[in-house]
Amino acid sequence: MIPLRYGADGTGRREDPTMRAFRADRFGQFVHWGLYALPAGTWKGRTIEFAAEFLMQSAGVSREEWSALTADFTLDGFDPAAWARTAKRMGARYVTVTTKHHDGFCLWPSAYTDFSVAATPSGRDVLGEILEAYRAEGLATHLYYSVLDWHHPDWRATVDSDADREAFERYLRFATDQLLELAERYPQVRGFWFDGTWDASVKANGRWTHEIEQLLKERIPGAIVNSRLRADDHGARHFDSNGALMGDYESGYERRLPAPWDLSVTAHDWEACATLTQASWGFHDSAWAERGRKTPAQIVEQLAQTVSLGGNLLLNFGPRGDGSLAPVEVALAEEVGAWMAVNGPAVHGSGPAAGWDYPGWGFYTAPLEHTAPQVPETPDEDPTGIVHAIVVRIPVSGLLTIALPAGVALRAVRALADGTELPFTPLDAHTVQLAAPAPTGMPAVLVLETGPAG
Ligand code: FHN
Repeated sequence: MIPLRYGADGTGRREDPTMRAFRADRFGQFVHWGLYALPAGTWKGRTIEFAAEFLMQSAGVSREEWSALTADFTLDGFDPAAWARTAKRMGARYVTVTTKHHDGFCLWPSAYTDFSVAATPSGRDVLGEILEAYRAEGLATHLYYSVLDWHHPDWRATVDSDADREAFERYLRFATDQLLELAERYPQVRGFWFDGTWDASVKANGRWTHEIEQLLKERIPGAIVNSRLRADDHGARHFDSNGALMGDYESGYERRLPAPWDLSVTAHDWEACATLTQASWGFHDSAWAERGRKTPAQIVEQLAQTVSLGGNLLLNFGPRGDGSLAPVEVALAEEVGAWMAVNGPAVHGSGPAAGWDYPGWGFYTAPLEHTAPQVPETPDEDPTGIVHAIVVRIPVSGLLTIALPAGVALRAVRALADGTELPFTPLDAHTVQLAAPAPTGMPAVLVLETGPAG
């Protein structure tokens, strides 16, 4: 064991009610909203086919010019209640909102900078209104905060001199002040989601990443913090130099998922984030963004894969510059929501089905209380219960093969949508086969009723 002062704080999963609720939620909405939604990927007539929230950097816009966008942040279509309704109808159980992205603009009237909603025509506390709207719909709230800051004069990506060191220490004090301000203004939030922590300057400050996590948890008991914040004494990120997870859940999967058979990730909590367009998180108003837009079936498939491996999926929306959601994003949320309304039990409160191998044609999930052993220890215990089979690819044979874990028998197979029983044929003691359900364009969910074999 390498001795560490700023490594992992605990070993194993948190099992307190807040963390259990987060785990059971499984599906969250990410919201990237800020000044970048106004130019939406195009600066002075030039469209840049890259993330809209990077436009300041990718189009070489000066701080002054970028700051002038505050005059146009007029909230003409801002309707956080509609955002929250859309998220809820989609089946999301929590939201993670950008409070400050890399451009440094703050969605709350921070006492520590002039570059915030206080400098916009309305001067309203936009973040407070968003959080309130989601709370009214019963969703938990998490705050995204970018440590990287292109606006603040003291931000440094690398620290190469004493002057840099002093500046960066000032910057970290500023970030601490802002984070404690957020915790004080919005004490009902459930967690903090850190980003922009990959630069050498932050990696050399494992002490700060450790301290700020502790401070936030003192201010908001039970707060959940992602692994992306942390660096240890040697600059190792997410996992410390001894391989232990820092923060409460691993948050390195961005626009990608672990392989469906990679059960190593089931050892800890994790959350993947995905965006509806190919690469932009902020609203990008272009043919490029439309080309890569995900379909509802793709989203549901990613969600199923994530839950089958014990993760959460944070699905990003980028509201438009006026504060309204793009109709195409609302339509997608509606379609995912229609699927979730029927098939939600395979996602909410579910996790990996222990002992059930990846079948190739889809994913297995099981209620969280059954993610422990599926086989009862004594004959009078409850049968092993339910496993959900989420069918995302129908084999050309039209047949689904199900390999049962040792000691488990299949009692019945039903369609989750309408309860119809599907006949199956045992091939041997551990394998059954059945005709795949007719394709509908969206994954079908089968409920496998299981019991002890023999
Ligand atoms: O650079 C950001 C990006 O804009 C977006 O916020 C994503 C979301 O996870 N995080 C960063 C890249 O890792």
